[in-house]
Amino acid sequence: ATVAPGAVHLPDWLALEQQRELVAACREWARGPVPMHRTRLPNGGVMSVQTVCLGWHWQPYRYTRTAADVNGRRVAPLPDRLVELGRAAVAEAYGDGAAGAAYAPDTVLVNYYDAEARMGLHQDKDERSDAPVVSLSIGASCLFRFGNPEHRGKPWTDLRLASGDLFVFGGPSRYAYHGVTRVLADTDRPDTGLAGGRLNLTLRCTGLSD
Ligand code: MD5
Ligand code: FE
Repeated sequence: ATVAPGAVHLPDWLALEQQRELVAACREWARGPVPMHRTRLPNGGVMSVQTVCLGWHWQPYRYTRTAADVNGRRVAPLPDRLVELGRAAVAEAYGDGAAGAAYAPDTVLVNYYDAEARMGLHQDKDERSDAPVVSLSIGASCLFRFGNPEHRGKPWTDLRLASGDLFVFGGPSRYAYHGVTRVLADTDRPDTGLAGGRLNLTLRCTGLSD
């Protein structure tokens, strides 16, 4: 369903077997070379979500190839199968095969939410590209707040994101404020291979080159 111009939510898009494969892959990626970590914020705080990046390493306000804030190692490359999954996602969300074929993500942020983790309302603007962001959810459900590109206030829409859901944020929605209000109790999905909590993968184009 189109939630706003450029923002398309396709519930239950990933088959269970694909979700299981992604959970197993995330478990490997979380081991390193740059392990899953809680990102430190410039104000001294620490994010409640745990993150591992492939392709480019994200820190607030910048992407780098090496993780100076974790262990100094270079992040693993973005697997081709994730690029292909992103292309399929964009093609299907927009009903536009050419837009899908042209999509060239160069990074994925994998976020793990335990039962207490949240993400405050923010815009994703560290990328130097206005290509869409592809979001894939696996595991427990969450309450997702989808706002507007103008400011942190209303209007916003609260949506439930469940295991297997695809969300594509492009066009005018690319810079909308958004956040994860909470992970919903009693929605764990051990059948995905994730005993508890929620995984979110976001494919992005950084617009950077080295
Ligand atoms: C999540 N992650 O569920 C979300 C999904 C993040 C983050 O917010 O920054 O890691 S990505 C949702 C998103 C991305 C880009 C634009 C918009 C939403 N949007 O316009 O609403 O862990
Ligand atoms: Fe975000």
